[in-house]
Amino acid sequence: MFSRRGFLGTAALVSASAVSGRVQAAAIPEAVQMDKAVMQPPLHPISGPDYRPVVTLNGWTLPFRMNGDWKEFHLVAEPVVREFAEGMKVNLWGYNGQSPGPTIEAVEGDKVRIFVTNRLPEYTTVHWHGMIVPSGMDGVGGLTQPHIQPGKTFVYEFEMRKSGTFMYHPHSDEMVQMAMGMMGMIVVHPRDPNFRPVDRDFVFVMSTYRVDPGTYLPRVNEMTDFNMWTWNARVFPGIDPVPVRLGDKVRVRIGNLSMTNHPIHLHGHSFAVTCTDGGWIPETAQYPETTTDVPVGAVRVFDVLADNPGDWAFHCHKSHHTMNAMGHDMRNMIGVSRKDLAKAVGKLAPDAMVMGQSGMAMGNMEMPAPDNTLPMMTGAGQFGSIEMGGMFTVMKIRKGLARDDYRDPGPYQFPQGTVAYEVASPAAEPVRQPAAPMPKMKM
Ligand SMILES: [Cu+2]
Repeated sequence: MFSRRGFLGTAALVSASAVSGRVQAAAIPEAVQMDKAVMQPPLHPISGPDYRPVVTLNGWTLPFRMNGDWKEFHLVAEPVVREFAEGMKVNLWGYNGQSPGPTIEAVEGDKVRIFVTNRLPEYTTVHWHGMIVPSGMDGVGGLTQPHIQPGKTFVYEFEMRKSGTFMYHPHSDEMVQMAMGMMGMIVVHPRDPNFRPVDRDFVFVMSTYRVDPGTYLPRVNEMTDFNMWTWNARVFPGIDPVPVRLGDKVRVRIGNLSMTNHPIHLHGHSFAVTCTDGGWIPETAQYPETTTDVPVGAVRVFDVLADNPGDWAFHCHKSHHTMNAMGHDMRNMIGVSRKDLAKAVGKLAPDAMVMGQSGMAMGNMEMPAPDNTLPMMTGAGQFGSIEMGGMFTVMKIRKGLARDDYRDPGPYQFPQGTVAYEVASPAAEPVRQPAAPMPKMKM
C-alpha cells in the first residue's frame, strides 16, 4: 500500500505551462513510500499514451506527477529493513522504504525529472543503466557530477529516448552500495501500444548477499561466497508466484545486478528472448529457449505463450542458487555410515549437521537453526516438501483468471490420470538374451 494518497498515475498537479527545468525543479514532489514486500497491483496510466503496466515481483511501481510536460518522480535513498522470507529480515540500503527500489515506468518519448534525495550516511548518485541520456545525467560520481551528499537532493532530467527494460543503481561507493541492495528496474513502454503487446508483464532484479546465520547485515566485501540468492531481495518460499491466465502472452523482464550470471529456466514451455538492456531483438534473430543466461550487469526479457496449464517451476539453474544459507564446508558423506560420526560430532557441536549417508533430502525434518536465517531447502507443495530456496518460484498457469488478478491461485488441480504414479509391484527382472558365443577371429 502506498502510505499517501493523491499520487496515482497522472492525476495530480498538472501544470499548464511549459517547463524549463531548473525553475520547476524547486518544488520537490512528495516521496511515496512502500511498507510491504509483496507484489502490488499494476499502476495503469490514466492519461497519455496507453500501455499495459508491469508488475514487479515482491515490489511496486513508483507513482509520478505531471508538471507541465514533465513526469516527475522522487527517489529517496535510505536505510531499509527487507524481509527475505518469513523468518529473516536484513538491514539493507534501498529506496522509498524497500530494497530493491520501486520500478520506474514511463513511455518512449517522455520527459522525466527524477529527484534523488540522499538519506544514507554517505554520499551516493544514481546511474541509469542502459538508457541513452546526456553525459551529465549519467550519474557517475566524480566523473559526470558531484556526489550527492547526505541530506541533499539532486535532479536528473532526460528524455526516454528508447523503449525497453533498464536498471538503476548508484555509481558512488558502488561495491558497498550495491552489496547493500541499492538497485531497481526501469521499464519504458513503446509509444505505439501495438508494438509487441503482451497480456501480463513481470519484472524483477537479481541480487546476492552474504548474511551469516544469526546476523542482520550483508558482508559487503564478499566477492564470491554468497549465501542468499535473491529475486527482488526475496528468496523461496518468499518470492511471489507468477500467476498467469491460460493463453496469455507473458513477458518476463529480468535484470542482474549480482556478482555472477544466472541461467534462468522455465518449465513446460519454450520462449524467445525478445529484448535486452540494449534494445528489442528483431524477430528474425530470435530463437527458442527454455533457459536463458542473464549475464552480470545485463537485462534479458523473454516472451512466452502460456499455453500449458499447471504449476511450472521457474528458477535459476545453478543448483546452489536454489538454496538458502548454506554451509559450504560441509563434507559429502554419501555412502558413509555416520552413526558413530554423528555421535562424536554431536558432542563437539550440538547444532552441527553432516550430510546424510544417502543424500540430503530432509523431508519434513526440522533442525534447530540460529535466529534470523532460513533453512537451506524448504517449502511445501501439495505432494510433499519442495526442498528449494533462493531463486525459485512457480509460474501458475490457470484457465480464466481475471485480467488484473495477480493473487496466488493456490495449488494446481491436476486432471485425473495426469500425475506420475507409483506402480503396485516391483518391476520384474527383464528377460535378457543369453550372450552369443564370441566368433573366432583371425588376426
Ligand atoms: Cu543463479
